[in-house]
Amino acid sequence: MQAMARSHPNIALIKYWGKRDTTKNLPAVDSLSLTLGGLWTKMKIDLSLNLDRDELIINGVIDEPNLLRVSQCLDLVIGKNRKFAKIISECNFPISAGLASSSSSFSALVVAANAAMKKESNTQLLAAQAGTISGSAARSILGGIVELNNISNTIRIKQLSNATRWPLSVVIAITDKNKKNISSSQAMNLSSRSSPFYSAWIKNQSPDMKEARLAVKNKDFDKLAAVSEHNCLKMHSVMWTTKPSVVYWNAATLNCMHAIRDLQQIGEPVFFTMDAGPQIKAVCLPENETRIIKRLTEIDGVVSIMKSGLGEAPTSSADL
Ligand code: 2P0
Repeated sequence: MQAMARSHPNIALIKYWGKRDTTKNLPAVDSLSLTLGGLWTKMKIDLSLNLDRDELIINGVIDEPNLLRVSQCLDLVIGKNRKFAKIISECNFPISAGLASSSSSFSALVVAANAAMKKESNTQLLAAQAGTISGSAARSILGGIVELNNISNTIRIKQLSNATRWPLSVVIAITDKNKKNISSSQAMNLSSRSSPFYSAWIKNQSPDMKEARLAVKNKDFDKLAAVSEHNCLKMHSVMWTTKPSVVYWNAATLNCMHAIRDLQQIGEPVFFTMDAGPQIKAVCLPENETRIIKRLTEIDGVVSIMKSGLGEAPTSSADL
């Protein structure tokens, strides 16, 4: 009746933006991501307490805003006729700030809930459960470099490269630790209804996936850099042209982008990607990490830096 799981967030290089089914939370496009080993969420679940409602504590503070989604996730994994749970979550990075905390949180939660109930589960079932609550969480069920594909009524995840085959580094420049103004879920639904670029975004995803997949297969950093930056800016173009517009960047985000472009000019293997938030993620090779950190630290508006290599799939332990 008790279990703990630890899971890593992931960042997409080929992004998910938009849903083809909002009820089942099925993404409109395939995506490809890096699981970040240096960042984690630990999730403890206790179903043995005879509570009269679910209780959620995040980083030591009782949380109400996220409780509904957490309860829905437990209903999905365990069933609606379940005992109420106490859920204690701990995260070593800012949450709801464009650092994919929902991917590590909901992947950890489904793994912990299955472990607590001693349910038979497999990778695809865990991904389907996590993805129903948070599209990006499905990708955190695997480590390394992960692809998410849309199959008619569900999703499938696949590991393209394990955490050690091509050890990439990610330097994260945090430019604002506050929570974002609009959730990605709300924003992508607005985009699908109002951005004139949305249909082009959907239509052009498959060539980007193909290019990125090939780049991973060949460990071709330059090709992965080019297609990832292109896909990221395409997603942000859809966001910017949404009505009302969704602009997650701030001045430091843009300054970091320019700094990364300058580093590329002098031959540094590095590229940027940004998600539903103002933080910049610079993907590089481990041997270049120190130089990238030094450069991004100098940018006005960068409040802190985190770094990560690629990480593994979630782990869990039952009967604490
Ligand atoms: C991604 N994002 O591929 C994209 C890029 C943000 C920008 O997946 O609505 O919070 O809960 O399924 O899981 C946002 O992820 O979205 C997201 P929902 P979620 O990583």
